[in-house]
Amino acid sequence: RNHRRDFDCRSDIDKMNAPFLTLYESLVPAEEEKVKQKKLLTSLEKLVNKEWPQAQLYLYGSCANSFGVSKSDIDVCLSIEDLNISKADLLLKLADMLKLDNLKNVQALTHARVPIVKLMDPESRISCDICINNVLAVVNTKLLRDYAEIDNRLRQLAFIVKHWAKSRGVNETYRGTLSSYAYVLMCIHFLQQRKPAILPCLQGMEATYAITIEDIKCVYFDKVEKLRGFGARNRESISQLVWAFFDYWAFRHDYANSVISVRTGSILSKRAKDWTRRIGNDRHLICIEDPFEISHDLGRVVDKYTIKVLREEFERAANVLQYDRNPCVTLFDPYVP
Ligand code: 3AT
Ligand code: MG
Repeated sequence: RNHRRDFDCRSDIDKMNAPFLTLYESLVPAEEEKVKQKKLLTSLEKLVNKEWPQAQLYLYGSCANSFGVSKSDIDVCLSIEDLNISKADLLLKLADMLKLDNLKNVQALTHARVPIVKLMDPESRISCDICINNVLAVVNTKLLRDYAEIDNRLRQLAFIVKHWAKSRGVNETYRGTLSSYAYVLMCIHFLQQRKPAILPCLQGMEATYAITIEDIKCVYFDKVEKLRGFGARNRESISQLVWAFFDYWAFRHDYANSVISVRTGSILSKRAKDWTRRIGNDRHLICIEDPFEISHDLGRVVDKYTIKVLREEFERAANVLQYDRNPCVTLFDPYVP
């Protein structure tokens, strides 16, 4: 690590700009895909309303937060007032209705951390997960989408980071690596920290949007159309940002003491959050504060083995970007165990 040098030759990094932008463009979903998703949502809503007229469906996750790549699954939240039926029974009932409606691969996962029904629409071939009353996820989806409106470089960076994480096998929470949601928060935080900043801290600004969900106050400035151009004083290109992102997570982040926080637009200390000890399964080896559920560390899925895997992958990425002859290809080489 001591032998590293900073990128002294700008032109080396800037050579990667065009290939990164081309990659980004190739990952962005076409408009017709969005149309198909909306159509599926409408037909699901019709079906659900036959049984529960008051229920509403919301898209959340990457199909609605603007960080979804082409051909991803869609995440749907069924919002329904308390019924005299348990969540598990509701999911089982919903699964039966979907099967009768000719949807394919219908499966109720009632014991998952977030219980869902999975399905595939044979017409559009879109796969879909439906959860129940997960309003916080709908709100954090809006927060991410609002950040994406402020500066295009966020979407570009996050698409490249997600693509890297999927290629390298480090986007699998069930295996102890990080969720897409965590990676997007890492990108937002990183752009809040640039000098001059590329993104503001929306939760630190005047409240124009407020909703309370299960005692959690979600409050922030959401008139983001007024913030377009916020990051214009910072002229860093996407290739510089991708390089600096991996350099940060490989060599600069203080894993022992720091928590990244989009909510405050700053770095907090693990001690201040009392995240210094392992409690139950929460090990806090890489700390990413959820912007609304602030006691929730999105790094809690990471264990003592996968933290090594993650850090080695960050270092590999930083080194590839600095020394490889063909970095825009090598960076995404599939990981083969
Ligand atoms: P993909 O493109 O599907 O990889 P995604 O953004 O849809 O990315 P997920 O499918 O992992 O990500 O999650 C769907 C949404 O659920 C994203 C976010 O709004 C919410 N979510 C995921 N993990 C958490 C979490 N640990 N805490 C709170 N909300 C979460
Ligand atoms: Mg998803």
